[in-house]
Amino acid sequence: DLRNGLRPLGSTPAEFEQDLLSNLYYRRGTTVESASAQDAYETLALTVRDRLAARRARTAAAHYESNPRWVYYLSAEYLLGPQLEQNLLYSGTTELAPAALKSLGFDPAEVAALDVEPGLGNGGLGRLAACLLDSLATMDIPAVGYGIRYDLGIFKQQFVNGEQVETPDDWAFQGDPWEFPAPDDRHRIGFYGYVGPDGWVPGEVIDGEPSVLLVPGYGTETVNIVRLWRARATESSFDLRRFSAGQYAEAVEQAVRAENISKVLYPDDSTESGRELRLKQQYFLVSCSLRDIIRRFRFRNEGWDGFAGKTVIQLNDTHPTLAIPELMRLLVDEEKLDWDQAWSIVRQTFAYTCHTLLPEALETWPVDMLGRLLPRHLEIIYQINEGLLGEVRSRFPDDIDRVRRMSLIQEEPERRVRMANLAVTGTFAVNGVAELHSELLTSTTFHDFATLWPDRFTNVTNGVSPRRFVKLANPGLSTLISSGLGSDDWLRDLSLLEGLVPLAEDASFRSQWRSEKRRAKAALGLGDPGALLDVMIKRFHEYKRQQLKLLHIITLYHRLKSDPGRFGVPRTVLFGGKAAPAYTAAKSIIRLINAVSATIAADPVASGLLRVVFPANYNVTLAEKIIPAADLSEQISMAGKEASGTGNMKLALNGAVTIGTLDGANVEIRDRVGADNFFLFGLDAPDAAALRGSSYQPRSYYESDPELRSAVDAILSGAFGGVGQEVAQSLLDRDEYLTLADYRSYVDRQDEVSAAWKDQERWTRMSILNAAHSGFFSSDRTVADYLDRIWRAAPVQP
Ligand code: DL6
Repeated sequence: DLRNGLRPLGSTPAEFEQDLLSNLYYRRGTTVESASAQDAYETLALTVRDRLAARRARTAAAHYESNPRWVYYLSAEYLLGPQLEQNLLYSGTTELAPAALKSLGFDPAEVAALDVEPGLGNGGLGRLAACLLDSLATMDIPAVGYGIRYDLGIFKQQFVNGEQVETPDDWAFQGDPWEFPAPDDRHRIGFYGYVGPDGWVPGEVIDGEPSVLLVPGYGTETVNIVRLWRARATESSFDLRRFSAGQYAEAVEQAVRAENISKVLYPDDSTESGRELRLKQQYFLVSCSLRDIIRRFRFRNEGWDGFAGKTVIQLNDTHPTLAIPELMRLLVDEEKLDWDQAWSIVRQTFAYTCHTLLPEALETWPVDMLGRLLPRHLEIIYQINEGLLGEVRSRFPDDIDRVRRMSLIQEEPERRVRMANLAVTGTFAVNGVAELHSELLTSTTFHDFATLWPDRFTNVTNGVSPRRFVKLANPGLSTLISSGLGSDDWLRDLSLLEGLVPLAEDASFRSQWRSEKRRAKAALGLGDPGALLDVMIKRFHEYKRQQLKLLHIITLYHRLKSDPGRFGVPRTVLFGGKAAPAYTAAKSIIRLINAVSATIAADPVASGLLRVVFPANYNVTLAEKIIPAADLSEQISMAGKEASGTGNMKLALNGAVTIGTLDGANVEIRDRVGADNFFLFGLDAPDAAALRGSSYQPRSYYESDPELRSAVDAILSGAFGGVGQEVAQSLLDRDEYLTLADYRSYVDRQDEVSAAWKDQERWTRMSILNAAHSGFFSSDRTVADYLDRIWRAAPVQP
């Protein structure tokens, strides 16, 4: 029993300091006198990690004893955010640590600044995965996250002459003190080759080596884990003969090829890159993870009958969908189960979350490529398809079109495997991530499948961790909330925020609430705390419509110059976000924003009234600074395109008021905070779809609206540093996401925002009510819904 025999780690300042010192000597191999700040940081991390590791050991023992049903989360991305502050909080050492550092002569702020966030994700999907892990641990659910330990995370964004330039994110260059490498849990993975009489004979093999990161729960003993796989050459891959012949590059060629698999996170979250390496990554992730899941199952169980009862595997989007044919292969080829028994296990084990409504984001892979890389898997996919199409034909005789649409194989213009169809076919539950999204999935994207298997589809609205996005990001507001509610129980039950409702009527509470906003703005370094901070932070994509925000900014600027009475209130508009490196249109928008920002900054007419700021390299660390300061949250996607959004939830929880369309989770936010505390504008999803389906004429909006025309004309004329004309041109010619159609409604609503801001008491009430009514958007509630609707796993307390 691991619970016996562990020396408890100290919890007094003196004991913590002793542990720090002993780690500095014995694990870092240095002394106080000669230690660098990096030594101090790594030692602190080890000292904190030890405390979590002790809890981890107790958690593992409790799991072993109870042999529970496990939730396994498979995700190609995790945006975990900075680890130090989180682990200090969760280990109860937030005060102890800086005191001990100081007493040993280190500067705590300098040490903390060395914490590097592992940017192993692109955006919403990866950050959601991290929030769900946090909540699973907090709710004592036996769970493991599986992912890839990319050497290089999401690229670092710089601006050079206003243009996005990407540089590599070598996040673990100094090593990562939070990780436990587990080289003895390696699995060997095959690629290529052929299918012989005895099954698949791979042409290339590599090893997957895991390392483990601890995922502590808040306010509980549980510490779960995330296992991240790293590709390693097998020991036999070094070519000594070539090396001896002086062919150094050739000698390591095979090793380099193997290790490239986990080299880099693909910086693209909406379109499939079509690159074989990405497909290799996906197979690498699922094959390593399934072997690990099976290994863990066998600790306490035998045979296969109980597998699906003890295991649920959630596929985070289609990236891990190859897990379906891979488990079939393991069961049929290696474990010698018959096909039907294997298929029944697979169908009871997997569930799939879809995170998109963009048709171009539904992954497909060329049949040729998949067949070359994974010949046996292609055979299995064909066999699954036979079963699927047999069922479709018998339910809908003579409906050839339906068969064609539902097939796992797209025939035209090129034969490709449709991963989303495979994911729906091989799982027992499919969910969207907000109510509207789930409805649109069953009525459009997956309509045929929802007709065939209506019970398979459900909704689980996203949520965010209140620990990270309120407590850690906004300590001042958290203290105020706790004092208003009389306890900090809200951190584990966010519905308690409703208790703030009466405080919205309390003038002194409102004044403290405003002070916290001002403080957060000052911490961001934004000069005028009286200006409305208008925030748009998210990936750059035309459907999200940063270009609409830009047209509004130009309109405000024009009013300043020619019609100041209509300008409104002092505003700072803050953008944050990255564009996929190959997404030219999004990069043009970034460049234009920077140009507009520079033009306005150089014009004295705007001084103190209008500012546009765009800090480079938006990431979780920066989000935690911006979100507490925001007054207005921009959620302005074309309705029917944003699956959910989670930034909208983080901002509302921190008291930002939303201006938004009826898209994604905005709908549910508005339902909860109330129409009076939400600035709604624009076409709804059915109207937007109808307008796009008809012959939409963006030019007609341009011609009939003088303010819109002058904003677009200014860009076309090169008024902003002579750049960005292509952005305006594409709005006039195509405007795929109805920016011009929604412009007038947006600008008018923004005028109401300005009017509301002038009445600071009214605004503060709205702000408090936004936070008070947003408790639903805790990822704890999301996990509770997954447990209830899909996972059916129970807590185990250490
Ligand atoms: O579900 C998390 C997040 C949603 O909140 C966003 O609306 C959605 O765009 C995002 N999707 C992705 C990548 N999509 N795909 N495929 O990040 O998921």
